[in-house]
Amino acid sequence: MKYLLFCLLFSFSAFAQTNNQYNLIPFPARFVGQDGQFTLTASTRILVSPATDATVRAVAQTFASQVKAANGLSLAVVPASTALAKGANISLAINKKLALGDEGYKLTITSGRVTAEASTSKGLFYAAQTMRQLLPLSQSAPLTMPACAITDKPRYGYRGLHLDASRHFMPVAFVKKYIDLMAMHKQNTFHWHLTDDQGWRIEIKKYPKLTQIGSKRAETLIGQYSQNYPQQYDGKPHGGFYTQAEIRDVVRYAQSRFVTIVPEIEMPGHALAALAAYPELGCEPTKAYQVATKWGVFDDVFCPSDKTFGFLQDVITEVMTLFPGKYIHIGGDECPKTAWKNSAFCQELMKKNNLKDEHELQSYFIRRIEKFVNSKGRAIIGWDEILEGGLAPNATVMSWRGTAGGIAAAKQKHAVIMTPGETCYLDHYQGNPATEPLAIGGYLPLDQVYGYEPTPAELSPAEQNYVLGVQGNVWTEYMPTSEDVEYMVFPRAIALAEIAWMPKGPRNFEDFAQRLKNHLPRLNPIPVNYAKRLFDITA
Ligand code: TNX
Repeated sequence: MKYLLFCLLFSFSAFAQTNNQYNLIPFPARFVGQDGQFTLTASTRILVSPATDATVRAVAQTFASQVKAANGLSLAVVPASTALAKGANISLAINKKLALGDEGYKLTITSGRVTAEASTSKGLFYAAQTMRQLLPLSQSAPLTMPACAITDKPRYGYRGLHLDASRHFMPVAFVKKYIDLMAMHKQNTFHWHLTDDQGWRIEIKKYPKLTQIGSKRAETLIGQYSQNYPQQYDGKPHGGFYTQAEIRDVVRYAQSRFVTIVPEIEMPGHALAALAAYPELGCEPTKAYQVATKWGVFDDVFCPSDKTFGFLQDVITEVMTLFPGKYIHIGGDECPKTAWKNSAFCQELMKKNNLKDEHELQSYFIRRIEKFVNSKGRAIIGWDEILEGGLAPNATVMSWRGTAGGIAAAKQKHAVIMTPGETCYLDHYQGNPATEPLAIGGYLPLDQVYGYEPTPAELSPAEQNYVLGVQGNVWTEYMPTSEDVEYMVFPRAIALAEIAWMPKGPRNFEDFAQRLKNHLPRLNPIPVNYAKRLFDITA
């Protein structure tokens, strides 16, 4: 029934009922449309101020290359002070007095001039993304932007999108494209899931076997197909990892798009690929651990030994040299306690530390890692299972099993990122499961994503301040290729991007759907394999 409604909405009614001629996504906080337009020509220049600021110049150059790619026009970037700068130009200027936060901007478009102002180059970058969306789609159309006055800033400081590169390796070129698409929609945090049972994907110099052994998995044998995942394996071996040079390149690229990368190193569970490489890190050091060839949750996890902590600290140390951002995601989800229950070492450790059960042992594990990460001036994020047995003092909680974990964490005065499965899991079906590609579990159509309010009403105004933002998660068990990822992620990630940016208030799905329908063809020349057939788009 829901699916039917969804189709109806897209095919016939919604677009006819509203008439939003400004197809901006996310829609700006304050927008006043005006008469007239600014026309870009071969003599239009991009003026930068201060011209001595390399980041402002870089924003202008990126914008110029995006206009060139989309519309075929070359725009020169020049210092605002040059004599050439007179006339009908586009000015990008830092204005420290603007009180719109470090991501906000003001954009004024008249027939004579375009002025973008922000207190940071990041704000100017977002002004440029808005300008891109105001330009026409077609190369042949006259290049105009409608006159308007925009004052814009995001609702949340954390606007995230996640990608699981472990279940299926995703090439560097795709990761950059993904970051580009995030930035186009003003998302600012890329959560890169780099390790899991089925593959270790990041080169660690001190532990070469992590990638020599841990990045490769054998094909799944028919006899291994499980009840829960019948016929959902492709019968092929898989592998792949990112060298440190590639990671540095991606990090630099993301910086140029004002996207921060949060790397995730999973612990204590989802660790089979690491154990296959270094069995001494498990509770049964003589066991022949294998990189998992099936999906699911596995009993073999990191043993909380000094050897394991030494290893993880070494790994995190290398990870911190590659990723300059504040956060290291340490996983923490789905850690079965069987191996710890059966381990004499673990039972002894629990006694010594007065830990009453294995949940407290998990908390001990996370706290010990947090202490190390904090000692290096960084902070941890963990999935909501890190609430078990007591939260580490400075941890940020990612609430994925619904919103309860996020609510509990905010009440304990911990920062929270909302990623509940029922509204933020882009690996769920987006249309009728009978005709859609195989997906995991739930059903999450676009309107349900768009209807999500990330700050739980159960929280007091003071507690609400702990909600940093919202993120879409993309687990790739059933997305072997980057085209599959694009199909599942777009356009639902665009709905999340708007939710994360737009001020709180009643949202109108029909208005969004209309803007989206006009916006999606912008992705065609890139190209992006978004779920076109669900959106009746022929462009
Ligand atoms: C649960 S969401 C997981 C992932 C799986 C996903 C889908 C979360 C923190 N853990 O390891 O990929 O379900 O199967």
